Amino acid sequence: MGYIKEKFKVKADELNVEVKELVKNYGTKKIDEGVTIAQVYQGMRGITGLVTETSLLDANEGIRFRGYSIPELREHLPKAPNGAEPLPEGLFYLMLIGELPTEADVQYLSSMWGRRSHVPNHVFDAIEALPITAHPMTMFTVGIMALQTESSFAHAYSEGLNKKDYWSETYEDTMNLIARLPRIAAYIYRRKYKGGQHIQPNGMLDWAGNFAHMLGYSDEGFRELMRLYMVIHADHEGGNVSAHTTHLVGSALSDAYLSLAAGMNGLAGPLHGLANQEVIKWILQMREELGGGMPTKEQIETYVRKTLSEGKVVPGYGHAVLRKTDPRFSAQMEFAKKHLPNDELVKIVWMVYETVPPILKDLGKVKNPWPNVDAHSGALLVHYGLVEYEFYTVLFGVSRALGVLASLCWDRALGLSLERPKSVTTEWMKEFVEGK
Ligand code: FCX
Repeated sequence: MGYIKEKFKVKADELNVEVKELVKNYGTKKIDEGVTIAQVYQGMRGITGLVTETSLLDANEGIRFRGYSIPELREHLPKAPNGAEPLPEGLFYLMLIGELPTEADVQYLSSMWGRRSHVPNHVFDAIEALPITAHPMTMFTVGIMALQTESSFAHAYSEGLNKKDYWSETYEDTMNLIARLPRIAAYIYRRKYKGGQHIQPNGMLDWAGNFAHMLGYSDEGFRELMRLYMVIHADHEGGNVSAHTTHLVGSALSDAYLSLAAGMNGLAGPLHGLANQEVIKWILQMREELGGGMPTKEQIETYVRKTLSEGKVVPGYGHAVLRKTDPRFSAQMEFAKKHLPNDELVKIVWMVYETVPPILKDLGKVKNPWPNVDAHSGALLVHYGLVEYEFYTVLFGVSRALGVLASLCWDRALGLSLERPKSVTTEWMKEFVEGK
C-alpha cells in the first residue's frame, strides 16, 4: 500500500470514530429549523442535508478547501519549477488527507498518476463510434463509461468484497481515473478539432502540464493557466449538481466510473458547467452583432437587456449559494492582469463585469448579480489559442473529478448510507397545508 493510501486510512479511521460518537451523542439534535414548502419546490436551497469533507462554501467569502481560501492555496500549495500557480496534485492531497502537502507528496502523486495513465484502446474505440459532431461532453462521459471495465471496485465487489474494504478499491479507482482523464479529454480535443493527430504524454511533466501538452499547447503560460484552472474548478462543496450527483449515484455503491460519469452529465447542463462555453459564445455573438472590435458600455448594456428580454439568462452571472463576486472569478482576473492585461476579449469580460451586476440587481429577483467562475475562463483560453469553446466544459470536468472523487473516497471510508430522501406529491402538500 502506498504511503498516501496508508495516511488516508489513518485519517479515515480517526474520523470514523468521531462521526460515530457525534451520531451517538447528538444524533437527534436538529441542525435546521425545518424545511419550508418553497424549499421543496425550489431546488432544496438552503437545506443542510449532506456531509462533504473536502470543501465548504461561504455565501459571502466563497469556497474554502479544508479551510484554505483560493488566495491561500495560491500561496501555500507547491508550484511547478519556475511556476507561480498551485499544482492540482497538491489540492487533491489537501482534499483527500486534510493537510497541506509537501513538495514530495505532490511529486509522489504526479508520478503515480503518470504510471497509471494508460487508457485501453476500447475507450478510444467507443469515442470513435460517436459522430465527430457529438458534443465533447458526450464523448467525455462515453469515454468514462467505457473505462468502467477497469473498475477495481466493481470487479472486487462481484467477487464478494468485504464492506470494510470498499474504501480501498474506491481509492484505487479514484487514482486510476484521475490519472487517465487528461488523456481521454485530450484525445477528444485532438479528434474533434485537430484532425485526429494525437500527442503522446510527456512523463516529465506534472499532471496539468502534461494535459496542456497533450492538448497541443506548449506555451508555459498556458500550462500555468491549466494548473490554476484545474485547482479552482475542482470542488465547490457537496450540493452543486456535479458533486451531488456523483455522491448520490455513488451511494448505491455504483463504482467511481459510474458515479463520475453521472456527475459529468450534470456538469454538462447550461445552468452548471456548460455555462463556461455559453459565456464566450454570448460575448463573441455580441461582438459579431456590433461588427467586431471593442463594444462601448452602452452597447453591452443594450445587449444584456436584449438577452433578458428574450427570456434567457446572462451566462456566467448568478449563483445558487454565493452572494458576492466568486473568488474563482477574481483569481482568473488576477491571472489575466499579470499575464494578458491588454487582451481585447479579457477587457470585454471586465467591462461586462462593470455592466451586468447593476442590471441584474434592478430586476429585483436575482439573488446574486455577481459573476461566477464561468464568466472569465473562456477569455483566458481563447487568448492561448484554445478557441473551441464547446470543449471548455470537458476541462471543467477533468478538474471537478479531483474534488468529487476525493469525496467519494470519504463516502466509502465513512460508510455513508444510500441516499434516499422522502418525496411527496402536490396533492399531499395541499392536504398538508389544509391541516388534513
Ligand atoms: N441572468 C438572468 N436571470 C437570472 C440570472 C442570470 N444570470 N441568475 C438568476 N436569474 C433569475 C433566475 O432565472 C430566476 O428567475 P425566475 O424566477 O424567473 O425563474 C431568478 O433570477 C431567481 O434565481 P436565483 O435564486 O437568483 O438563482 P438560482 O439559485 O435559481 O440559480 C443559477 C442559480 C446559477 C442557475 C442562475 O444564477 C443562472 O441561471 N445563472 C446563469 C448560468 C450560469 O452562469 N451558471 C453557472 C453557475 C456556476 F458557477 C456553475 O455551476 O458553474
